[in-house]
Amino acid sequence: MNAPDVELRDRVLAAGTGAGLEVVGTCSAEPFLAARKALEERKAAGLNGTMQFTYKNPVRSTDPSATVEGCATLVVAAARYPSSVPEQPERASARVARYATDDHYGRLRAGLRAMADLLKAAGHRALVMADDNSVVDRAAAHRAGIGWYGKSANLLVPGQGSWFVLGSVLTTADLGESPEAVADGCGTCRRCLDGCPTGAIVAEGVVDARRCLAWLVQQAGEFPHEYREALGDRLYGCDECQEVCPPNKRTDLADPTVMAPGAAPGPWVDVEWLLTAPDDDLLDDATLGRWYVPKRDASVLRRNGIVVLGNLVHDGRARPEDLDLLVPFLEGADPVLAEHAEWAAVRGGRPDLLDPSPVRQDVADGPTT
Ligand code: B12
Ligand code: SF4
Ligand code: SF4
Repeated sequence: MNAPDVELRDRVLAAGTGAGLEVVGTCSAEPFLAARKALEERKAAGLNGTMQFTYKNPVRSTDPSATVEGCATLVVAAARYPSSVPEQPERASARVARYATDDHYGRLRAGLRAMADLLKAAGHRALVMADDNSVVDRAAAHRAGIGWYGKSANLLVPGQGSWFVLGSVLTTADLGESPEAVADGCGTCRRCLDGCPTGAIVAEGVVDARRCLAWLVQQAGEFPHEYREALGDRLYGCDECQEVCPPNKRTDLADPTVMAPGAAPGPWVDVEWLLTAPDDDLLDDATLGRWYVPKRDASVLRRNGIVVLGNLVHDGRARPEDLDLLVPFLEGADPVLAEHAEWAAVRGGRPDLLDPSPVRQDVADGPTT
């Protein structure tokens, strides 16, 4: 057996940091058996809801050599995304989770490609994978010594928190042993479990997708009634378990970056635009166009926006008149949007919007003579 090529490993990792990746590491490509067990148990318990992703084929998603034959090493990277967000604009606006505000995966993949290119030039196979169904990214990052598993299930980088997206290069190159695991940094804290608006963290490190807002906003059809108020102002993604997290709060305080309000792509989406723009404008938008939207159906985004609008008006963060935006949905052909619009009108204190107008009443009653 050949000795691990540590010189190549050092050059590859240097290429990653040179390409702007904040944290890089390597680990063996042995199957991730603990993650496989977790996927299978959670699937059996129904915790994945209708989610597929890594749950679709746990054996495959936890075995890198099923994706790259002869895979020996994973070169893993974490790309940090901005932790500061601007204040909500004056107009009614819906919140976007920080990971979804810009093309952070694009930056991650570019860095991973820089490392993969070196591996290929050295004669090895190398394939970039990030947020793909074939690799359990957190388990890889954990094994590569990039961070610890928080009780929120998020992977935290020591001293830097969890505002990171994760990915790997799967390669046939043998780059050496996995490092020591990073020690747990949660201790007795349990703020994420207590702070989750829907109680979706059902045990330490275990998320029930059926309650997790990050999944519910991506799911087609009816948004569950019991979680509509908890959705608050969130249009896409949910950061609550990360925002309450002390290690993240420390990085937030230390981060001088403030994304300019109104700059595109931005973390707030104007609700009036969301509810009135043509579907293609939403789906081709520089920010929204990158999101996972089932069947590329813009009505899923509008449905979330309708619930958000009801919550914003209820909380005094938008004007009751803003609920007039619901009228086309109340009168429209889409029964799912109509039902959500009814809910939002009542939630925002405008049940008058549900009353049929005199004109419509006349029509409904038919001729009086
Ligand atoms: C499915 C999925 C989701 C689902 C389910 C999340 C989940 N926790 O399972 C939904 C849609 C809800 C989701 C939400 C989010 N996701 Co997501 N998601 C994925 C995806 C596609 C697969 C994850 C997976 O396989 N989960 C299965 C379970 C078994 O894995 P796990 O949760 O990590 O479980 C481990 C822990 O429980 C640990 N464990 C076991 N026992 C114990 C005991 C203790 C005490 C502890 C602490 C841990 C622990 O071991 C398990 C197995 O390794 C990955 C991308 C990928 N290909 O990996 C992204 C990924 C995990 N998501 C990511 C992100 C950014 C998010 C959100 C923050 C997005 C947002 N802001 O809305 C939220 C966070 C929600 C949360 N608290 O987890 C990042 C994570 C980055 C990070 N630093 O951790 C990933 C890696 C995407 C990426 N490539 O960057 N996600
Ligand atoms: S993403 Fe939101 S809903 Fe999901 S576990 Fe975290 S706090 Fe709870
Ligand atoms: S909130 Fe506390 S328990 Fe949860 S991940 Fe952060 S440090 Fe760990």
